[in-house]
Amino acid sequence: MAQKKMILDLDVGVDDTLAIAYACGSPEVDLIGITCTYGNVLVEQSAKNALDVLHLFGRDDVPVFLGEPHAIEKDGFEVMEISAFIHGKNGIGEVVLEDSGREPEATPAVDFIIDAVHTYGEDLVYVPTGPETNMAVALQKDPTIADELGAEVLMGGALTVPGNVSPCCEANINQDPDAANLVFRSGIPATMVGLDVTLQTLLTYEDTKKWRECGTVAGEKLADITDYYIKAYETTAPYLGGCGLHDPLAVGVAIDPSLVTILPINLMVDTEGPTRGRTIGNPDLLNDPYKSMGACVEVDAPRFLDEFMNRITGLVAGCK
Ligand SMILES: [Ca+2]
Repeated sequence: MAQKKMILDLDVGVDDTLAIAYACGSPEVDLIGITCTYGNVLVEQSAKNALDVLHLFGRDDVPVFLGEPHAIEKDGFEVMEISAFIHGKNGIGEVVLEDSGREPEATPAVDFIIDAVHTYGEDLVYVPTGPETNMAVALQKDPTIADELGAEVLMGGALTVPGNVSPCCEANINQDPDAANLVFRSGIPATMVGLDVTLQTLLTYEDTKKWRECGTVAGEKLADITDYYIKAYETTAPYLGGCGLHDPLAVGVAIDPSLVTILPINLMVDTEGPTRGRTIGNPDLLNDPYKSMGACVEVDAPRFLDEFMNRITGLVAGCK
């Protein structure tokens, strides 16, 4: 089987951790690197978490890169209180993992992304599950990557449902609407895995119990991390009855787009006025027959949950 080269761009994060697990548990994926961003945590914490989570899964071979520390138009970043509540102050549910003993690579994330696009081109899929800042800065530095990248599959945005930080804004896009708008208008073939579909994918304590039952450190730690997140959802969204699998669904769609129904559309992000941060169709390109992007509007949730559980349970069962 020809493996897909994949870069995960993460603000690690509980569901980012599950995205790493999904990628590591998927034989279709050659994870060539994790580029880190700010969001759920500061970028440095995101990188430490990525390294330690990879170590938990026995994947010390995957390089980790530090990305941009804040939004393009800002000069700093502070973690929002709600992020610390949902993901824990350390981003991984206050769970302490064994230190990987590794450091992030010396190469900045943006340069790694540019090099990887030139090296792998069509064979590369880039999966960001935080703000779009790293790709936006990469595009500013080298616009030619827009034509060369195979695909981007991003977790973020909301098209047919309300936002989760305001009536029209989703959290990842809201961190840096200018960056997301730059990426969306760049012509990169991108699929938006937004709240439209991610809130239909729910995980419960019954599921995480299966990881615990594997009897491995990886199974127990991953269950502890995820249970913290499920508990937060009991407060923030009690009507759901579980936690949304936002970030791992983006990895799932990157591997198998048939999990979702994709609406071809030229998207943009509002950067001005009261709707700043909204993902919406670009009116200037409404009649353009070529659609550079797609928005996921339906998901086969039972099939995705099966894939998710099989891959991740298999992964943690095979770890220490
Ligand atoms: Ca994330």
